[in-house]
Amino acid sequence: MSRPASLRTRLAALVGVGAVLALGACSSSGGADAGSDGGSGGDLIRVGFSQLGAESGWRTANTESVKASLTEENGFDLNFVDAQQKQENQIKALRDFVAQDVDVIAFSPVIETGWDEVLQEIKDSGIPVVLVDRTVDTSVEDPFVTWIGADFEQEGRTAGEWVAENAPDAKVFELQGTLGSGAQVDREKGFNDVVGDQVIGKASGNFTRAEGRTAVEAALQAYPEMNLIFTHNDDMGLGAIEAIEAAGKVPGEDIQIVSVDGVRDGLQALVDKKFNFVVECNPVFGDQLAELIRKVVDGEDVPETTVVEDKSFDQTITQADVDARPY
Ligand code: GZL
Repeated sequence: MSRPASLRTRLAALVGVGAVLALGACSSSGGADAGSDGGSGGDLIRVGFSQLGAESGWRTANTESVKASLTEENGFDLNFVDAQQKQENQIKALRDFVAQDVDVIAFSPVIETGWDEVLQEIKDSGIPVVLVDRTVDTSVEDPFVTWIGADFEQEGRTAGEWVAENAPDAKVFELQGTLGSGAQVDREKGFNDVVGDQVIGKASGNFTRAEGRTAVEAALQAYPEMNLIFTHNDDMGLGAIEAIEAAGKVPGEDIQIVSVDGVRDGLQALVDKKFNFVVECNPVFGDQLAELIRKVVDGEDVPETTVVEDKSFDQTITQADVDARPY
């Protein structure tokens, strides 16, 4: 399925009208408008949250942030379901949320496609959807009210710009996240727009450390000339380190590693000179998500998209910097 040039373009096209429709649907469906009991015996906002899994340090930090914000004391009744990276589990959870008639559905889709039927069912139910982190490609009109997450394409571009500046002759192996996920598709696009001519091979490690190691073990055989790995997340990069060292090579030197996420283990690898550059993808946005959900339920305007700010790190980072990181 073709994708618009930018995430923001696609989202702006979807949510502009969606915000109005969903707000109307929310009040017409008797959702938890300000003052209603939200159906849970108090003024709690009943949220069904389908988290895609627990595949990485990023996802763990994101889950912790969501759960720390959508608490009863903050006015939420959270039904949180982990899908173990299986789309069928997410679809079942979404249907359960509709059956429970929650006030808001929030989810981070494991891959971009395959949601049309369930998104139409949710739309027909009148329950507003807040999309979290990952993105969807769907034929359903106005499938969600708003989206909060990172600019994956920019993350890929930032990684590519570092390679162009610091390793312009490198032969790059791209270690990709879950194939078909918004993070994988957009990071690949951003990176290859900048240094695609340096990429000699690609394979997916499904955003996990173990699968990242396996993919790099194969890549070391298939591409003996590779001397830089762009990994779509830190966990796969840590698996790459294991594979590189098992092959008797030095990560960060014989084979440089450029990564995305900036979780503590990834930044520790940077301090240890086994990673060379890390683009942050901040998972700690539970407070912003809570505010968005509250506004949706209260019938207030919400922004079309909320892009979580990222930064990047090189080997000038210190141990004190890493120790001070919140995740
Ligand atoms: C990015 C997120 C990605 C992380 C991975 O927002 O969707 O999924 O980069 C995680 O660590 O698995």
